[in-house]
Amino acid sequence: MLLNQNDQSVCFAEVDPAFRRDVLTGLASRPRTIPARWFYDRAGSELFEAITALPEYYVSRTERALLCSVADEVAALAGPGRAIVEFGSGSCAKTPVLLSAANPSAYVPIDISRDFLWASARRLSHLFPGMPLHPVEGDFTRTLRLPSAIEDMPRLGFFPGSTIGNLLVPEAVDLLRTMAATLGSGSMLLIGIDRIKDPSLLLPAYNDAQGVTAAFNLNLLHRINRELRGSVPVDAFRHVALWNDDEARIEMHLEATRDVDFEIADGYFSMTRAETIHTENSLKYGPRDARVLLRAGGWSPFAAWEDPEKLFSLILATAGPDPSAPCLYQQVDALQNHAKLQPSQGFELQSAMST
Ligand code: AVJ
Repeated sequence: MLLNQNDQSVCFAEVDPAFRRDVLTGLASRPRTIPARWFYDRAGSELFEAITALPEYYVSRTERALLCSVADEVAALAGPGRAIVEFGSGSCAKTPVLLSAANPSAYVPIDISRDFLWASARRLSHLFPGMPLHPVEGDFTRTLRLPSAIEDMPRLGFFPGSTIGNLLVPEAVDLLRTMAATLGSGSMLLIGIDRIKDPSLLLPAYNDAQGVTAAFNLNLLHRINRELRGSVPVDAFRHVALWNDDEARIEMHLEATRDVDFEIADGYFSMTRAETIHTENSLKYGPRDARVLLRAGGWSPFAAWEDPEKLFSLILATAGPDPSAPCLYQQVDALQNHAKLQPSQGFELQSAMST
């Protein structure tokens, strides 16, 4: 996966002023921090796609296989006629699995990136020719008005990929509440959340042998040089991934391997050897943590599934508080790579746990 980092021509008029602001203020603060959302320019999005195929990055394939195994159950629990609203549809890799099982009355992908949104909408309209499709270009961290065509339909929100893990807990709670407001009362949410697990499994997932994650992290510096007239000496930085056990999160940093001075958009910066820029948090949640998070965010966990190795969770929740709703983790016996599965072992609750 080699990309020529410099062959993308950039029109400076198109540079996002928020990117400039976040980089300049983030590098001036201590610890130096740049929000993870800025990873995803074109090169960054391609590198992330490459990450999802890495042997060490269990996240994507585990969630996909888990979704394949439980999609029919999710569809049965959600009931017929719902509009599926996907938050940050991106490349929509897992969407067809859910759509073919749930057979929704409409599909509403929401994404801030126009290119991604329309490219994946086109792909899905070919896969599901009869399904009403209403893409929404927008920022789902704010309450959005959904298309009037789905006004009278009950909704099922879909937020896969453990994207919620990029947010600190207060921000994650805010986002879940915003999603509840966007979807409205009576809605459900299917969310994918990565689990706390042994660091010997977590660390390689964020520091792969081929160096794709390193390239993904370092691409942020290339992007700064490209878009913000930067002179960051990228070769003087190395990718660092660490497990912060107190906060239950993977942290990614860019560490200066020597003293460096550089300029970015008229700002002057100086870093000493071993100083880092904190570029990403990826929070992991135990099953109870995840239920507490959902409740704090205005959702009642209703059903949850995990893969046999307990690497990843899918949780189905209903909007609004409902303290009586029980939620039990169902371990899926074996992951299957197709969406259709035999009638499930049933949804009998051996013990009711409410958080
Ligand atoms: C897209 C936020 C889920 O945290 O695992 C992958 C991003 N960063 N490798 C994650 C990511 C480094 C990913 N999320």
